[in-house]
Amino acid sequence: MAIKEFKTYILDMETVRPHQLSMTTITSQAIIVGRAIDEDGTEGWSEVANIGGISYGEQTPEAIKINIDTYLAKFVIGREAKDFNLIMHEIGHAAKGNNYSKAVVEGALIDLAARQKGIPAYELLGGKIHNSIPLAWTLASGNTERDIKEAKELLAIKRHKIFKLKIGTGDPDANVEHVRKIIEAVGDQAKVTVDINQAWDEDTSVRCIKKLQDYGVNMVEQPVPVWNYEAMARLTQKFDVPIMADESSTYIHDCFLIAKHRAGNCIALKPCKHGGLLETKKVAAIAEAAGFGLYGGTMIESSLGSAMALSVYSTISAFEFGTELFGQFLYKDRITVDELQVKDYELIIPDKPGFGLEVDVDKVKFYARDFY
Ligand code: MUC
Ligand code: MG
Repeated sequence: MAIKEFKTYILDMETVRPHQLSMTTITSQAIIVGRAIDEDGTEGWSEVANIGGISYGEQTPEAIKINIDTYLAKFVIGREAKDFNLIMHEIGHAAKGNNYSKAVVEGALIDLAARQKGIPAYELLGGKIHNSIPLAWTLASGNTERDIKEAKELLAIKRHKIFKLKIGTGDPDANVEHVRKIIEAVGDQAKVTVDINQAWDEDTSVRCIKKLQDYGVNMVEQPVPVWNYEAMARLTQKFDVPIMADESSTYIHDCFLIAKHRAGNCIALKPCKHGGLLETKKVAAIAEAAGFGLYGGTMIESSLGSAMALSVYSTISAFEFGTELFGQFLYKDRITVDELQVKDYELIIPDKPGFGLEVDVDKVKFYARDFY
């Protein structure tokens, strides 16, 4: 059944508390939702997010939408969703960059193709290997005591026992002290990792990672700016604690060079960053060949985008650092009728058709800047 319409919405979703990263503090985040409708009225839905408008990724929410609507949607009209690999191949040749836009288009095609066949999307991506993946939570309230309280509550309800601390804002020594206090409070029950989101230079990284390693941090994510692959390589060489490439690992070509030069020794996957679920699998294969540990990353998508990412993560062999698809818990509301389930600290892979969650169209209408 051919696709007759492709729609793109921008939704503004409020968070339950401020979420502080080195480059911005999120209280409301724009998510971008794709909707492919076939001639029978069957729908495929997708979602990506981009943190802080223009402060994190290179595509703004507005650019993601306009580039889909103007340049990419025409590739899917009149086509069969099951041809998503061919369609994305064509789009890959016709459009440079714009990975977030590509991920939205591809996701809606895959969800639709799976729903047309009545199967989970992971069946179209090779089939699932995992039934669940350990789920990390990001402590980023901007206040050490509040983070400790939050971590203890989440441990008590068995939702998370991996905590990623967002640091890099303000004085680096104060950042390190914040991490020390959290490890002192919950380090015997949980793994603690840190994400600096490019905020430190190499000298600061050398000085601070030494202390973080001594305190027992389990992984250090993107300490230096994207462009500084050489510093990433020296830090990887210098420390035992794993150094994760996040912002610096976008295209398959970046990942190949990171692997070749050991500019990091683990990789955060994110479908929006790589340009879709198929590209995510390619990045994962390069990382696997390099012997890297993987992390099932998020750009803090809500339940729909998390289910989309989870569909491909379920097909990838191993996640040494688990996944951080916690987005549905950070938003005050959701745009799906149901949500992803967590049991004993693990996110369960849904087995229903498509990405496994039903979209609540009235909620999309309510939160969309423009619904049509
Ligand atoms: C990032 O850089 O990893 C993921 C979790 C979170 O809190 O922020 C994102 C982005
Ligand atoms: Mg990161």
